[in-house]
Amino acid sequence: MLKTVGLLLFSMWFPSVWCEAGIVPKPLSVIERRGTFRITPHTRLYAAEGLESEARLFMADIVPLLDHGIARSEQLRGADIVLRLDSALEAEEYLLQIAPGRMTLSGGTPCGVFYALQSLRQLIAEHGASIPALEIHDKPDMVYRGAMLDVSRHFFPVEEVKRFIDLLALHKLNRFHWHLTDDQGWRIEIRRYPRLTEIGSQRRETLVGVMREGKTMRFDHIPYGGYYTQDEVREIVSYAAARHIEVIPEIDMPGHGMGALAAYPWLGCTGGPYEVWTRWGVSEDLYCAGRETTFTFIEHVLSEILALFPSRQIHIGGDECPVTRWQDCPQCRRRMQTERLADETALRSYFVRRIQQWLQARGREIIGWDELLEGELSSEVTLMVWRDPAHAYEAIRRGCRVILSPKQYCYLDYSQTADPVRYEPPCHDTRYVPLRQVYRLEPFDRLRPEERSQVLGVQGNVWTEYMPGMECVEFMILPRLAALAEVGWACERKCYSDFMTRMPVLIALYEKLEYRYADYVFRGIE
Ligand code: TNX
Repeated sequence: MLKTVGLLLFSMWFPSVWCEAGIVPKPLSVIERRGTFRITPHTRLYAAEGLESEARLFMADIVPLLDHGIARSEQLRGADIVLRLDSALEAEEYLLQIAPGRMTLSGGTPCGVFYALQSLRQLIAEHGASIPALEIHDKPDMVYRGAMLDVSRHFFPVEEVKRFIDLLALHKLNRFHWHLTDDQGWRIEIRRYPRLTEIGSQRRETLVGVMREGKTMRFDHIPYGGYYTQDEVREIVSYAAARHIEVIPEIDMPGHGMGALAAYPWLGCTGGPYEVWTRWGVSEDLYCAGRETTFTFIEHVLSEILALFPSRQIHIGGDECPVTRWQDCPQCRRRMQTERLADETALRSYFVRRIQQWLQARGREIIGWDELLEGELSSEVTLMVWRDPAHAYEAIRRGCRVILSPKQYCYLDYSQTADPVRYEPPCHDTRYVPLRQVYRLEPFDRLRPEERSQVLGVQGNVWTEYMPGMECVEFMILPRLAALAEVGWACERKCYSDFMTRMPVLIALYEKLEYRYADYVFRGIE
């Protein structure tokens, strides 16, 4: 008797208990309440003004997880589930309140409501239609939480790109870096230069198996190609925007441009002929930095890109540029003389500076790979660090902002197990980035407090040399994308063992949505 009274008193004084709902990435706080909210066919959903798109996504993404539909309500009165905006919350911040009679999803903007919805999907995957009463308060640590998809090495049709974007949304990522051009294919329609897609998007054949130094290469003799029309690009940009994901296009220059050089050989130093590459690696042929026609071409291309992509940031590549061709090119040498450039690295800085200034005049900023640090660099440039994380400290000390995607943690094309030949499909297997390793990334490591704001965020990179289809992509990135998402969303409170106790819920959702994922780690293989 005394015990019961004690318990009663305790629960009256402490009506809420902290708990660990299986949400990934980890929310700021989860408080468990008493009771359950049951979603039934009579449940009515009301969305406040400005949240029509979120209400539609509720019907499209939540309802299929149930065995039945729910009703829409035009009025707040009588509604059981309410989507609303709350000006006291930040843009991406949300509050998900579940009480026995009412469920409220509040966000600082529609984006916050959208993230509440993503958490709700995980609760339904765990509990079905009877969800325990609780309150989740959450917001991300980092502004930039991205994933890159390389569509040059292999091409992914519109529906598959949307599936990739769906995955980003599920993990509360907010940037889709779309690697659209490379040596193995130019993948975006540019009206002014039709040969970019007629010629540049097609290759004669493709290397078979994993490329190894010194090993003879075999090819499949099957022509390969594909590109996105501008209408398709618009469709993808708006599909992503509805999910609060900004698409950042990458047009790689001055290297990784064989798709363009094959189409318009006057873009290269030697004038060609060039061929769209059929194997992987780094090409010595670059855009010629001496001829004015190169810059005119790039500006024309970028004009069409700017009309398609509203993102403030445009990625211009800048990685892996051997300078042998520029050394031998009379036009490049003349440019170096007239511009008083000491060497080819300075010539690359000149190249990038011109494009950056052109974009800046049009209200845009550039992102470039960390090789750009080798020369002079404006602090307006955001560096995407892909080699050693130490490049991030250097960039920050030179005043630049950085996005972290170092290959040792963020390359989701590298193998996931220590014995890839035994366990994995063909992949980059000289390096090993298991789930635990992705999780280990510490974005603020070795930074002074005042330098932290220069770290915009983190990104997982999906290079697709060995990923011929979306099923392969899914298998390579899941569940590692979840670890990356937690680093970006909750880096200040992450803990691997805690993450692993929450992962089963996300895995249940992957299964319901029929995503392929690598389950090695859950079978004790790493
Ligand atoms: C390096 S990261 C590359 C890509 C490759 C990738 C393979 C970067 C800027 N360049 O071209 O696809 O490694 O992991």
